[in-house]
Amino acid sequence: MVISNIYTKKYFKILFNAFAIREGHDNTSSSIEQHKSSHRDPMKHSFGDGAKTSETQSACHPNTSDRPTEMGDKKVIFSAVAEHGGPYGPFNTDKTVVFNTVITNLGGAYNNTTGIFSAPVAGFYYFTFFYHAGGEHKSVLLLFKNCDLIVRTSDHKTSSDTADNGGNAVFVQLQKGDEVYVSLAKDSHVWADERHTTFSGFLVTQL
Ligand SMILES: [Ca+2]
Repeated sequence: MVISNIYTKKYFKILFNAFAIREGHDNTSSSIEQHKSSHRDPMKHSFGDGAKTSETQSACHPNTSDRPTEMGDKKVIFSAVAEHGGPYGPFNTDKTVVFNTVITNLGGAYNNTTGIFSAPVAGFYYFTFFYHAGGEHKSVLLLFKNCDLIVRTSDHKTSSDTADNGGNAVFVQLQKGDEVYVSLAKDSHVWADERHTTFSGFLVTQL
């Protein structure tokens, strides 16, 4: 029994050593493979195998995890038409155009009873306005941000040019609560019927 125990211990010791050597060899191979892997073509390393490191992520894909939860999630889109049964103006003073028929108003930032868009969040927005008008009066539309003129469109009174179509568009930075609207200049007119004269906008990106 004693002899048998000695041989048994030796046998297991040999097995243990063999196993340790094998594991060491495997670990070494694994390390080499990992080393090779980390020194592949840099383009492949960054983009080819999907192995994003913290370095590549910060350089190519800024970490946005610390943004406020709502950042980038807000959606604001609107389009509305001025439908007032025909001529709109001229008036003896500037007048905010009420685009009363809403086509789209995602986010509810456009008020179709006042014609005023109120920015629900700070960001860059894009606005367009288009009109149709006859030539018997001038047509001057002004896009305002609060009390500041941003862009405009103009056409002059003429008897030779009986129908006009015009418009303008702009990217503009707004703070939360800023108001944007289209004003019809004094003594101007547009045609407010049959889906001609529109005001649209959307949030491009939050800040
Ligand atoms: Ca004209």
